[in-house]
Amino acid sequence: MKKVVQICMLIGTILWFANVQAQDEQIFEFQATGNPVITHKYTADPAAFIYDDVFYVYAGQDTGDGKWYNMPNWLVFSTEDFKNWKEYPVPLKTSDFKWAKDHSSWAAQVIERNGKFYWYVSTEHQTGGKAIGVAVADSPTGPFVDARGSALVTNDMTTDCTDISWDDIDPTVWIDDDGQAYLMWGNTCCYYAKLKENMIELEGEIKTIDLPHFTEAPWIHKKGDWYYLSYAAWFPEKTCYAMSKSIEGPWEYKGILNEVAGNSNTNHQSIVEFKGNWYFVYHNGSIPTAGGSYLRSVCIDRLYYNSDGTIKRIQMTSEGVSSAVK
Ligand code: FUB
Repeated sequence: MKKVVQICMLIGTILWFANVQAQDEQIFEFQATGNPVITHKYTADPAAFIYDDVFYVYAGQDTGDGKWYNMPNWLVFSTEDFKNWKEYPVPLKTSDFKWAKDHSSWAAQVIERNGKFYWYVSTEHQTGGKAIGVAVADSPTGPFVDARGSALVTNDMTTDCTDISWDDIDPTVWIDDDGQAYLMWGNTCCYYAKLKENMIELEGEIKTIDLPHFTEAPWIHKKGDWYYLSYAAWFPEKTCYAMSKSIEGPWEYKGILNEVAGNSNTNHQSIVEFKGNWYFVYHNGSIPTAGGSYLRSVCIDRLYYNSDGTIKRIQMTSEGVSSAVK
C-alpha cells in the first residue's frame, strides 16, 4: 500500500512539473528598446498594475486592416526592470463573455482583492450598446473567467446623462483606504458607483462627475492625501486631470497632462508608482508603417509631480524607460 501511495505521489509530481513547463513554454520573452515597448503585436489602452514587485500591463489587442477597432483579445505582459518582458498566453477574449459580441476588447483594468484578481472590461453587448463586464482569476496572469455570466453595466442603466450607445466603456477601479471599492467609467459622461465587497455587483446609485472636455478613459490614482482623476479629453485626445481630497470629489480641474500621442486619435493612460518612481503608461500609433489610430502600441514614460502635488506635463520620449530601473 505504501508503495502505491509513493508511486501516485511521484506521478503527481511529474504531471505538475510537465504542466508548469508547458505553461512556461507558452510565455514569450522579449526585450524593450524604448517606445513603443511592445512591437511584435499591436496593443492599446494599457492598464498598469503592480503586484509582488512585478509591473504588469494589461492591454487590448488591435488587429485588422487599421480602419476601425478589431480587438479579439485582452493581453497581459510583465516586467521587473522595464527591459526584459514576458507575454503570457492570452488570458481573456471577448468570446469568454457569452453575452458579448466578438472582437470588442476595449479598455479594461485589473485589481486584486482578497487574493482574487478582477478584470473590469469594456466590450459590446450582443443586444447592442457598449457594456462593462468583470472577469476573475486566482493569478494576475489568469486564466480569467466571466465572474457573473452577465454584464455589470449595460447601456439602459445610464440614460440620463447621454443617450449615446457607447458611454459605458473604459472602467477604472479603486479600493479606498476604508475598503470601499469604486468603479468609474464613461464616454462623454463620466460615471461612478460603489462596488459591493464581492466586487462583481454595483452598490447604490450611479452618479456622474462634471469634468471639463471629458471624452473617456478615466483613471484613478492616489499620492499622499491627493486623489487624481486623469482622463482623455477632446478628440483627437489629450490627457487632462483633476485633483481631490476625496474619491467622492469635489474634483478640481488641473489642465492638460499629456498632448495628443503620435499618430493616434485616442490617448488612453494609466498612472502607477513602481519601486519609488511614477510612470505614465499610454499608447500611440507610431509603429511604421501600418501603425495608427486602430493599430496602436503601448509606451511608457516617467511622470513627475510639482511640490504642490500637481503633475508636470508628460514628456513623451522615444527612449522610454527601458533603462530606468537597474
Ligand atoms: O480601444 C478602444 C477604445 O479606444 C477605448 O475603450 C478607448 O479608451 C479608446 O482608447
